[in-house]
Amino acid sequence: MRLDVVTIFPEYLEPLNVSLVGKARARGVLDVRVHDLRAWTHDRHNTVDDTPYGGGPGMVMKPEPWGEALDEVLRSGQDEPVIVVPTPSGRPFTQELAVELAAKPWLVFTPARYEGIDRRVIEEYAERVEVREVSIGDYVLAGGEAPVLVMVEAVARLLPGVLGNAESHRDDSFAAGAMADLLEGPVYTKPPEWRERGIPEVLLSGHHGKIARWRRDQALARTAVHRPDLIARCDPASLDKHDRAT
Ligand code: 6GU
Repeated sequence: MRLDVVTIFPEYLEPLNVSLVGKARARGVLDVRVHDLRAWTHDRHNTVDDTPYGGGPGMVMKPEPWGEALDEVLRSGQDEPVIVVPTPSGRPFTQELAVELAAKPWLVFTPARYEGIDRRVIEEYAERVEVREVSIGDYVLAGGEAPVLVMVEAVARLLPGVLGNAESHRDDSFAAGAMADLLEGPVYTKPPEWRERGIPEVLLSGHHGKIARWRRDQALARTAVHRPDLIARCDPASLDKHDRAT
Protein backbone atom coordinates (compact mmCIF):
# COMPACT_ATOMS: atom_id res chain seq x y z
CA MET A 1 0.00 0.00 0.00
CA ARG A 2 1.18 3.49 -0.80
CA LEU A 3 0.58 6.44 1.56
CA ASP A 4 1.31 10.09 0.78
CA VAL A 5 1.00 12.89 3.33
CA VAL A 6 1.12 16.57 2.32
CA THR A 7 1.72 18.84 5.33
CA ILE A 8 3.41 22.04 6.47
CA PHE A 9 4.92 20.01 9.35
CA PRO A 10 6.70 17.01 7.80
CA GLU A 11 8.56 16.43 11.10
CA TYR A 12 5.20 15.84 12.82
CA LEU A 13 4.99 12.59 10.80
CA GLU A 14 8.34 11.24 12.11
CA PRO A 15 6.52 8.65 14.26
CA LEU A 16 5.70 6.86 10.98
CA ASN A 17 9.33 5.64 11.14
CA VAL A 18 8.74 3.87 14.46
CA SER A 19 7.15 0.64 15.73
CA LEU A 20 4.53 -1.19 13.67
CA VAL A 21 4.28 1.34 10.82
CA GLY A 22 8.07 1.82 10.72
CA LYS A 23 8.57 -1.96 10.46
CA ALA A 24 5.93 -2.28 7.75
CA ARG A 25 7.82 0.38 5.76
CA ALA A 26 11.17 -1.32 6.33
CA ARG A 27 9.64 -4.60 5.10
CA GLY A 28 8.20 -2.96 1.98
CA VAL A 29 4.53 -3.54 2.93
CA LEU A 30 4.04 0.24 3.14
CA ASP A 31 5.47 2.90 0.83
CA VAL A 32 5.12 6.15 2.83
CA ARG A 33 5.99 9.53 1.29
CA VAL A 34 5.75 12.73 3.34
CA HIS A 35 5.78 16.02 1.40
CA ASP A 36 6.27 19.63 2.58
CA LEU A 37 3.36 21.71 1.22
CA ARG A 38 5.63 24.78 1.18
CA ALA A 39 7.61 23.18 -1.65
CA TRP A 40 4.68 24.21 -3.86
CA THR A 41 4.69 27.89 -2.86
CA HIS A 42 6.41 30.53 -4.99
CA ASP A 43 6.65 33.66 -2.81
CA ARG A 44 9.57 34.61 -0.57
CA HIS A 45 7.66 33.78 2.62
CA ASN A 46 6.28 30.43 1.39
CA THR A 47 2.77 31.59 2.22
CA VAL A 48 0.16 28.85 2.64
CA ASP A 49 -2.66 30.77 4.36
CA ASP A 50 -4.75 33.93 4.01
CA THR A 51 -7.69 35.68 5.68
CA PRO A 52 -11.18 34.17 5.26
CA TYR A 53 -13.68 35.67 2.81
CA GLY A 54 -16.72 36.84 4.74
CA GLY A 55 -14.60 37.61 7.79
CA GLY A 56 -14.21 35.62 10.99
CA PRO A 57 -11.34 34.44 13.13
CA GLY A 58 -8.26 32.54 11.99
CA MET A 59 -6.78 31.87 8.59
CA VAL A 60 -7.68 29.60 5.68
CA MET A 61 -5.21 27.53 3.66
CA LYS A 62 -4.81 28.93 0.14
CA PRO A 63 -5.91 26.70 -2.75
CA GLU A 64 -2.91 27.18 -5.09
CA PRO A 65 -0.21 25.29 -3.12
CA TRP A 66 -2.64 22.41 -2.43
CA GLY A 67 -3.63 22.26 -6.09
CA GLU A 68 -0.03 22.10 -7.32
CA ALA A 69 0.95 19.62 -4.60
CA LEU A 70 -1.97 17.27 -5.25
CA ASP A 71 -1.57 17.45 -9.05
CA GLU A 72 2.08 16.41 -8.73
CA VAL A 73 1.47 13.69 -6.12
CA LEU A 74 -1.48 12.22 -8.05
CA ARG A 75 0.58 12.22 -11.29
CA SER A 76 3.32 10.22 -9.56
CA GLY A 77 1.38 6.96 -9.21
CA GLN A 78 -0.49 4.43 -11.33
CA ASP A 79 -3.12 3.17 -8.85
CA GLU A 80 -6.50 4.72 -8.10
CA PRO A 81 -5.92 7.11 -5.16
CA VAL A 82 -8.26 7.95 -2.28
CA ILE A 83 -7.73 11.43 -0.81
CA VAL A 84 -8.35 11.46 2.96
CA VAL A 85 -9.00 14.96 4.31
CA PRO A 86 -8.77 15.09 8.13
CA THR A 87 -11.26 17.61 9.50
CA PRO A 88 -13.35 17.89 12.67
CA SER A 89 -16.35 18.37 10.35
CA GLY A 90 -15.79 15.03 8.57
CA ARG A 91 -17.52 11.67 8.95
CA PRO A 92 -16.39 9.70 12.02
CA PHE A 93 -13.33 7.49 11.63
CA THR A 94 -14.41 4.00 12.74
CA GLN A 95 -12.93 0.50 12.60
CA GLU A 96 -15.29 -0.11 9.67
CA LEU A 97 -13.74 2.79 7.74
CA ALA A 98 -10.23 1.59 8.67
CA VAL A 99 -11.07 -1.81 7.13
CA GLU A 100 -12.42 -0.11 4.02
CA LEU A 101 -9.31 2.09 3.62
CA ALA A 102 -7.00 -0.89 4.24
CA ALA A 103 -8.36 -2.43 1.02
CA LYS A 104 -7.29 0.57 -1.09
CA PRO A 105 -3.96 0.59 -2.93
CA TRP A 106 -3.16 4.28 -2.36
CA LEU A 107 -4.17 6.84 0.28
CA VAL A 108 -3.26 10.54 0.06
CA PHE A 109 -3.67 12.46 3.34
CA THR A 110 -4.05 16.27 3.40
CA PRO A 111 -3.77 17.41 7.04
CA ALA A 112 -4.54 21.13 7.39
CA ARG A 113 -3.66 23.73 9.99
CA TYR A 114 -5.57 26.95 10.71
CA GLU A 115 -9.32 26.92 9.95
CA GLY A 116 -8.96 24.40 7.12
CA ILE A 117 -8.44 24.33 3.35
CA ASP A 118 -10.25 26.55 0.81
CA ARG A 119 -13.40 24.54 -0.05
CA ARG A 120 -12.71 24.67 -3.79
CA VAL A 121 -9.76 22.27 -3.38
CA ILE A 122 -12.02 19.52 -2.00
CA GLU A 123 -14.63 20.16 -4.72
CA GLU A 124 -11.98 20.09 -7.46
CA TYR A 125 -10.44 16.75 -6.47
CA ALA A 126 -13.80 15.13 -5.62
CA GLU A 127 -14.61 15.44 -9.35
CA ARG A 128 -11.53 13.37 -10.25
CA VAL A 129 -10.96 10.86 -7.45
CA GLU A 130 -12.57 9.49 -4.28
CA VAL A 131 -12.30 12.07 -1.47
CA ARG A 132 -13.15 11.23 2.18
CA GLU A 133 -13.44 13.96 4.80
CA VAL A 134 -12.84 12.24 8.13
CA SER A 135 -12.90 13.23 11.82
CA ILE A 136 -11.26 11.14 14.56
CA GLY A 137 -13.64 12.24 17.33
CA ASP A 138 -15.74 14.92 18.92
CA TYR A 139 -13.02 17.32 20.04
CA VAL A 140 -10.98 19.93 18.20
CA LEU A 141 -7.26 19.56 17.45
CA ALA A 142 -4.93 22.26 16.13
CA GLY A 143 -4.29 20.37 12.91
CA GLY A 144 -4.80 17.14 10.99
CA GLU A 145 -1.32 15.66 11.49
CA ALA A 146 -2.12 13.76 14.72
CA PRO A 147 -5.31 12.37 13.10
CA VAL A 148 -3.17 11.14 10.17
CA LEU A 149 -0.94 9.25 12.62
CA VAL A 150 -4.05 7.73 14.20
CA MET A 151 -5.61 6.69 10.89
CA VAL A 152 -2.38 5.32 9.40
CA GLU A 153 -1.77 3.14 12.46
CA ALA A 154 -5.34 1.82 12.44
CA VAL A 155 -5.09 0.99 8.71
CA ALA A 156 -1.52 -0.36 8.70
CA ARG A 157 -2.14 -2.99 11.38
CA LEU A 158 -4.89 -4.47 9.18
CA LEU A 159 -2.58 -5.05 6.20
CA PRO A 160 -1.59 -8.67 5.51
CA GLY A 161 1.74 -9.51 7.12
CA VAL A 162 1.95 -6.45 9.39
CA LEU A 163 0.77 -7.90 12.71
CA GLY A 164 2.84 -10.82 14.02
CA ASN A 165 -0.26 -12.82 14.83
CA ALA A 166 -3.10 -12.74 12.29
CA GLU A 167 -5.52 -13.66 15.11
CA SER A 168 -4.67 -10.65 17.24
CA HIS A 169 -7.20 -8.33 15.69
CA ARG A 170 -9.97 -10.92 15.53
CA ASP A 171 -11.59 -10.00 18.86
CA ASP A 172 -10.31 -6.45 19.23
CA SER A 173 -12.70 -3.88 20.57
CA PHE A 174 -14.85 -2.93 17.57
CA ALA A 175 -13.83 -5.87 15.32
CA ALA A 176 -16.51 -8.13 13.85
CA GLY A 177 -16.97 -11.58 15.39
CA ALA A 178 -18.50 -13.28 18.43
CA MET A 179 -17.56 -10.29 20.62
CA ALA A 180 -18.86 -7.90 17.97
CA ASP A 181 -19.62 -4.45 19.31
CA LEU A 182 -18.27 -5.16 22.81
CA LEU A 183 -15.23 -3.62 24.50
CA GLU A 184 -12.45 -5.95 25.60
CA GLY A 185 -12.37 -7.12 29.19
CA PRO A 186 -9.36 -7.35 31.55
CA VAL A 187 -6.20 -9.34 30.77
CA TYR A 188 -3.59 -10.90 33.08
CA THR A 189 -0.12 -12.41 32.85
CA LYS A 190 2.50 -13.83 35.23
CA PRO A 191 3.25 -13.70 38.11
CA PRO A 192 0.15 -15.45 39.52
CA GLU A 193 0.28 -13.20 42.58
CA TRP A 194 1.36 -9.55 42.56
CA ARG A 195 1.07 -7.29 45.65
CA GLU A 196 -1.32 -9.84 47.15
CA ARG A 197 -3.53 -9.68 44.06
CA GLY A 198 -4.35 -12.97 42.36
CA ILE A 199 -5.76 -14.03 38.99
CA PRO A 200 -9.49 -14.76 38.50
CA GLU A 201 -9.83 -18.48 39.34
CA VAL A 202 -11.60 -19.36 36.07
CA LEU A 203 -8.54 -18.36 33.99
CA LEU A 204 -6.49 -21.02 35.82
CA SER A 205 -9.17 -23.69 35.40
CA GLY A 206 -8.17 -24.88 31.93
CA HIS A 207 -11.90 -25.02 31.12
CA HIS A 208 -12.05 -23.30 27.71
CA GLY A 209 -15.85 -23.08 27.63
CA LYS A 210 -16.01 -21.40 31.04
CA ILE A 211 -13.14 -19.07 30.14
CA ALA A 212 -14.83 -17.94 26.91
CA ARG A 213 -18.08 -17.36 28.80
CA TRP A 214 -16.34 -15.38 31.56
CA ARG A 215 -14.50 -13.21 29.03
CA ARG A 216 -17.74 -12.49 27.22
CA ASP A 217 -19.45 -11.51 30.51
CA GLN A 218 -16.54 -9.22 31.45
CA ALA A 219 -16.73 -7.61 28.02
CA LEU A 220 -20.48 -7.06 28.37
CA ALA A 221 -20.09 -5.54 31.87
CA ARG A 222 -17.30 -3.22 30.76
CA THR A 223 -19.25 -2.13 27.71
CA ALA A 224 -22.36 -1.43 29.81
CA VAL A 225 -20.33 0.92 32.05
CA HIS A 226 -18.10 2.68 29.48
CA ARG A 227 -20.24 2.54 26.33
CA PRO A 228 -23.94 2.03 27.08
CA ASP A 229 -24.61 3.33 23.55
CA LEU A 230 -22.97 0.16 22.16
CA ILE A 231 -25.21 -2.09 24.30
CA ALA A 232 -28.26 -0.28 22.97
CA ARG A 233 -27.12 -1.00 19.41
CA CYS A 234 -26.28 -4.64 20.20
CA ASP A 235 -27.94 -7.33 18.09
CA PRO A 236 -29.62 -9.74 20.56
CA ALA A 237 -28.81 -12.63 18.19
CA SER A 238 -25.10 -12.04 18.93
CA LEU A 239 -25.72 -12.98 22.60
CA ASP A 240 -26.36 -16.55 23.62
CA LYS A 241 -29.80 -17.49 24.90
CA HIS A 242 -28.77 -17.18 28.57
CA ASP A 243 -28.15 -13.46 28.09
CA ARG A 244 -31.46 -12.60 26.55
CA ALA A 245 -34.31 -11.17 28.58
CA THR A 246 -37.25 -13.53 28.00
CL1 6GU B 1 -9.39 15.09 11.62
N1 6GU B 1 -8.78 17.45 12.64
C1 6GU B 1 -8.80 18.37 13.61
N2 6GU B 1 -8.15 19.51 13.45
N3 6GU B 1 -9.46 18.20 14.76
C2 6GU B 1 -10.08 17.03 14.91
C3 6GU B 1 -10.09 16.03 13.94
C4 6GU B 1 -9.42 16.28 12.79
N4 6GU B 1 -10.82 15.00 14.39
C5 6GU B 1 -11.24 15.36 15.58
N5 6GU B 1 -10.82 16.58 15.91
